[in-house]
Amino acid sequence: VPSVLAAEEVVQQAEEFFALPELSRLHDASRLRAVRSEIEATGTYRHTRAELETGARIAWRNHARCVGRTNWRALQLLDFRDRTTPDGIAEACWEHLRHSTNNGRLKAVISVFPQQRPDGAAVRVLNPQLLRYAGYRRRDGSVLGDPLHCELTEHVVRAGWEGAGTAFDLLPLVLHVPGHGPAFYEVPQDAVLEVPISHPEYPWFGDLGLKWMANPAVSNMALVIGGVTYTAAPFSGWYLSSEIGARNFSDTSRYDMLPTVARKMGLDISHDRTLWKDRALVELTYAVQHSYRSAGVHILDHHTAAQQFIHHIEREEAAGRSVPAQWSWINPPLSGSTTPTFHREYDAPDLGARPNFVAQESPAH
Ligand code: NRG
Repeated sequence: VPSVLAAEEVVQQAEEFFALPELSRLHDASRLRAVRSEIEATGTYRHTRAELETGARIAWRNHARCVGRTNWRALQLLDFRDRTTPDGIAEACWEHLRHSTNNGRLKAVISVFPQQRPDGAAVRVLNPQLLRYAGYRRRDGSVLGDPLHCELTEHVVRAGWEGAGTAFDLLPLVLHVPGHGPAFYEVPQDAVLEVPISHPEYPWFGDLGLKWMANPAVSNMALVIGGVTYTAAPFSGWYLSSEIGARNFSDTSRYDMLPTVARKMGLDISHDRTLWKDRALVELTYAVQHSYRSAGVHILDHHTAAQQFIHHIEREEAAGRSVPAQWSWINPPLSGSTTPTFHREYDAPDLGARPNFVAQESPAH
């Protein structure tokens, strides 16, 4: 949880940031002097646009859990630091989705909202991702929709929201903005691209009624750069098919579709030794890969992603940088041993390397 820093710590982290080679290319020493006096006067400082964009790219490069870092130089910044009202911030989130989804040709984009103030006041997006499906807990304990979001769903329902009652109802955006009460916004249709899931060889697959969103915009992590914390900085690139097929649709704590798919495939699900789970997992992931591709929505398979990551490590090492990485996050949830990322170790995952993206506690509802 990023707590509020004392002024001396802000200065120290600012010095650390401005000492990075990427930053000294932008400035001379007078910038750091100006930053120091701004911190003395106000407890914090404001990044220039170039500092923010460069900091965000380095934060991505440093993030030990991301396998897609090969693209870090291409991260685009949408600078929304002047948006101080819930309406303005919600509108910016829709702009983020439209711009980064780009009709299926997804782009790596980060939208940055006002930084946390020295008194701790902060903008927060309560949704873990800008696009998330509701989970409705039924009386018998089963869940309609995405069980991961039962709590958020209950929260918005208590506030008066009513979903259509399907397994794929998009939750409203929930914003906490200093000086304003909690605010709720229905996602406008033109900000969302979804892909119906079918399988090239199993005609029955489409009848399962599965679909997923094109854009994986993560909205609950804080971006920390040089002693400044951006508590609302949603970012998005594109999906790996395994995130959807081998986790969201397959985990027993999510859509739990493996038994249904395996039965439809005619597999014997009465015993684990038939490997029905493994076989269904592959077909489900293949269906996602096929469906996104047919719909013209950019998605990556785990083999290509792993290759790109190895290439990224080589390039980074050639530039004299290490690549901190967390093995369990870098490797895919299926077929691990068929990818090159499986058969090696990594530099210690320094989750504290800065700049970086850090988890933050969900604010009290
Ligand atoms: N597993 C989550 C998404 C997490 C972020 N994944 C990305 N991010 N691909 C899910 O919704 O399945 N990205 O910025 O591209």
